[in-house]
Amino acid sequence: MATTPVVDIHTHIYPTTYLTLLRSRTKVPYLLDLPDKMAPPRLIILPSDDDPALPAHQRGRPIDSSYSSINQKLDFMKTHGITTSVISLANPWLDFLSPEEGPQWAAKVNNELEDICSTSQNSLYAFATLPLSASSSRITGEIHRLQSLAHMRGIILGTTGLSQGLDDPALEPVWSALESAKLLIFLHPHYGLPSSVYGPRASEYGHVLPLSLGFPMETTIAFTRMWLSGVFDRHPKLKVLIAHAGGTVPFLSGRINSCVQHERHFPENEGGGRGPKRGLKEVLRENVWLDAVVYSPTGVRAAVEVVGKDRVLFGTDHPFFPPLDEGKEEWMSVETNIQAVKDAFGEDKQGATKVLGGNAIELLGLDVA
Ligand code: 5CU
Repeated sequence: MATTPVVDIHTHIYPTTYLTLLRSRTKVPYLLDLPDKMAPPRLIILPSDDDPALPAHQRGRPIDSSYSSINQKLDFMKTHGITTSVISLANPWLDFLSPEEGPQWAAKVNNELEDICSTSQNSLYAFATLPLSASSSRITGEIHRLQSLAHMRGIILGTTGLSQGLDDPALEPVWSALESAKLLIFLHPHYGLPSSVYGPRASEYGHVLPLSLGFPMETTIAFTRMWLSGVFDRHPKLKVLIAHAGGTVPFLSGRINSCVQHERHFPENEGGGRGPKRGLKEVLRENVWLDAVVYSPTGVRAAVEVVGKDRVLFGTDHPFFPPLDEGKEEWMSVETNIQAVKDAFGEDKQGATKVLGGNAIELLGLDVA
C-alpha cells in the first residue's frame, strides 16, 4: 500500500563535532560531565543555567543520547511514520564563537551534517549553520560552499544575526548571498525575553514561560524588524521559514500593519501606504513559510490563513519535548501536532497531506522515493 510521505522540517541535533566544541568550553554555552558516568551530561545553555550555588546535576538540562544519535532519530521517525527529516543544529548554534573560530567550526558541523545525510538513503536532509561571528566575506564564503553539499536545503538562523538583530544593515551581503543561492532561512529563537518579565516566581514554573511565550515573541520581534527595515524590498526572492508557526506573527500581523499605517515616523510611500514598499500581507504570502509546531488546530488555521495552505510545513521539534513518562515510545508532542493539522483541515484531507509532507517536498526539492 502506498503511503503518503510525512516530512519533519523542524528537528534538531547536536552532532558529535558540536558536543566536542561544547565540552572544550567552560563559559556558557558548555557541556558539564557529571562524576556519575551513567548520568547524562548537563547542557549549560543560558546564563541563568550557570548557577554555581546549584549542584552540578541540577544545572542546565540533561542532554542524553537522543540529542546526538542518528539511530535514535531514525527510530523516532519510524515510530511516528515520518518518511523524511530536515535536520538542523540546535540552539545556540555558533553565535558565541570568536570571529576566527566561527568559520572552521561551521565547516566542520556542516560537513558532519552532510555526511550523516548522505548515508541515510534520502531519509535525511539538512539546514546548515553559519559562522555569524565572522566577517561577512567568511559568512558568504560558507553560503557559497554549502551549494556543493548535496543535502543542504537552507540554513538555520537565530534572531540576533551578526549581534545587532535582523534589521542590521551589515547583514545585506548575507541576505544577498542567501537569496542568490536560493537557500531557505529557518528563523529560530534561542534568547527569549529578558528574564525580568517573568517575575520573581519564574523558577516555580520551570521553562514554561520562556518556551511558550518568550520564544514566540522573540521570533515575532526578529521577523518584524526584518520586514520594517525593508529587507524584503531589497531582497524580494528571500525565503524565510519561521519557527513555531511564526511565533505570534499570524495573530499580530494586523496590529503590526495598523501601527505602521498610523506611524508619522514613516513617510507615505509610492503606493500611498506607509512603511516598507512591500506590505506585510504580501511578504507573508510570497516570502514566508511557517512550520506547524503550534500544538492546536487554531494555531494551524491562523498560520494557513496568513501564508496560505501551500506554505505551512509539519515539524516535531525532536528531541525537545519528549514524553515525561520515560518508557513511552510515542511522543505526545508529536501526536498533538499531527492531530492539530488533521483537525485544522477537517474534510480537506489533501490540505492536511500537503502540510504533513507535500509542501516541504515541493519547496525543498526533496527526493522521497
Ligand atoms: O521549542 C524549541 O524549539 C526548543 C529548541 O529548539 N531549543 C530548546 O532549547 N528548547 C526548545
